[in-house]
Amino acid sequence: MMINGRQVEVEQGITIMEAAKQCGIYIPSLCHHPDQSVKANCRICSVELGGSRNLVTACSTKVQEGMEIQTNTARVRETVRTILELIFADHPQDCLTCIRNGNCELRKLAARFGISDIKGEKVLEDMPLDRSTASLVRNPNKCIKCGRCAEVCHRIQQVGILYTHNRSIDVCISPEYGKELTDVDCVLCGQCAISCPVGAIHEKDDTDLVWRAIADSRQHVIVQIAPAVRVSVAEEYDLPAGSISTGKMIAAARSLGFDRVFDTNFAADLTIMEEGNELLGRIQKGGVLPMLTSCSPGWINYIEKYYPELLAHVSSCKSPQQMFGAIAKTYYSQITGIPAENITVVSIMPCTAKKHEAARPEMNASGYRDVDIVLTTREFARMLKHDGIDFTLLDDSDFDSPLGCSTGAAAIFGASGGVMEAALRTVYEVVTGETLEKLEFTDLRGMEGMKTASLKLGTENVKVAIVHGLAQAKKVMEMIKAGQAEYTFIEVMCCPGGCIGGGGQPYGTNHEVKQKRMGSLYQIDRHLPIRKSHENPDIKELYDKFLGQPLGGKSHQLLHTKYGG
Ligand code: HC0
Repeated sequence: MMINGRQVEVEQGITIMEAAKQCGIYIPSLCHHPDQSVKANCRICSVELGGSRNLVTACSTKVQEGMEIQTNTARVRETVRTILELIFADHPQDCLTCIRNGNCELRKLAARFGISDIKGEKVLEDMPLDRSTASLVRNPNKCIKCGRCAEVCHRIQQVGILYTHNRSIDVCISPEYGKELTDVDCVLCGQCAISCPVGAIHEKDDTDLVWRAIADSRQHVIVQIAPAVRVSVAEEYDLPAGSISTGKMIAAARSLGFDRVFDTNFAADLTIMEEGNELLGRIQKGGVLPMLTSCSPGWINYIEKYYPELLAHVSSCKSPQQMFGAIAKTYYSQITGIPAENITVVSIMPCTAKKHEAARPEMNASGYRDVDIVLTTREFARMLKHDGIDFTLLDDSDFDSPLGCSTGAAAIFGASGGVMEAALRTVYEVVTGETLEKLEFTDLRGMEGMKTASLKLGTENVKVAIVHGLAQAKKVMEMIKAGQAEYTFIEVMCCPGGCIGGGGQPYGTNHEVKQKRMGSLYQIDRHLPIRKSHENPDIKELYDKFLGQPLGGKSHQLLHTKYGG
């Protein structure tokens, strides 16, 4: 086939858009997303076919032998410019103050096609913003109706609270009857936000709260950073997907002015101690099985809203984020002598639902909110850019002690299957009293929707399963309801791929990027000297000096909760 006058050979069955990419030609689009189905509704990928002189959409048209494709004719350019102008006529021109300033796909296209003047009459409506949740802000004025948010919500997560309503120029995407997110069964996963090409739905920006806390001399402001952030934040600085940047990330947080930089991974090890013992207790005492993990807040929102009758299966453990906060406001307060009311706990998470989790009224067993402010990876990068920090030039730094020491088991929490693998490393040794020689449970790794394995734990044969993405979670919930889930323990992560694919991660997250981030987490694990949570010396000390034992009275008070209450 020919593309722009050049004879090329490409595989059969791929689209013109994919073929062009292989030849180094980037065909623009707004409705296309590599992990989603073909929509062909924005028409921005229009190209001209030789012979017929027809315009076709490159995202939906497959290449054929002898095809002559032109992506750069005057007709193509005029068509795309006209479509863009029509979108702009219906789009606020407040780019300077927009949260997507600098990474808006529409704005990039405006620059590429040289749109300097918006012709025609503006047809802007002034619709109210939806700020009803702690996690997301929906700005219908900025929606370009590409359909990416609705597709991820319906097809990938199968939550389906965002709909396309009306037709023609009246088309709009919103929850039913224009309701607010808080009034529908949204789980706040933020997959819509990370799929949106513009600023129509995005994380609630809490960076000002953090600036204020840092500037308040009465407050000791500590930050915890989630497992999946260290393999994604560098992408905000155009470093390759999955770049491991733990040391730079810590240095960057410190340069923002946090008093201490700690690791959520420390609390992930703590979670394994509590959750592993809870699982053993349920097996030995005939408790409700299969036990379901509880650390992914979008998943917790989902089961509370869609399968409340199955809540007894959910582990009572708080997530590592919340355990960290509870320990910071008690144990850390005690050993440093800093009153809990003067400690502000900030989290940096790959997740929008974590903001809602931190705001749950029950998450304050110390008498204070466990976690005060949650930032997504994107907000963290926004703060760094605001401060003019060139991330790429920072020297590596280490986490502070004592809430900064963690193991390889904790590192892999951020990938689907990681929590299960970490738990099995500990549970196996506790039950058998033997050393686990082969630490890597490779059957539990990867992007397959549902993964299963079985292993011998002493005399028990234990079957486990892992699902990620809510469409998969739904399948396993239906299996449990039908009495067909013959598993002892199931890990559920709300976002496809686990937290490496969280709704607060850098824009551009897709399947390929997630695989790279996942590979990097396993690499971190391989290179850590301690790879089992129960061998973390600072966790041992925490139990010796403060908690007593896993599932003990203090643990119950601080580290466990009741979901759906
Ligand atoms: Fe995750 Fe977590 S691993 S939910 O995916 O368990 O967001 O990264 O921080 O809390 O540790 C997210 C990531 C966390 C928590 C941990 C768990």
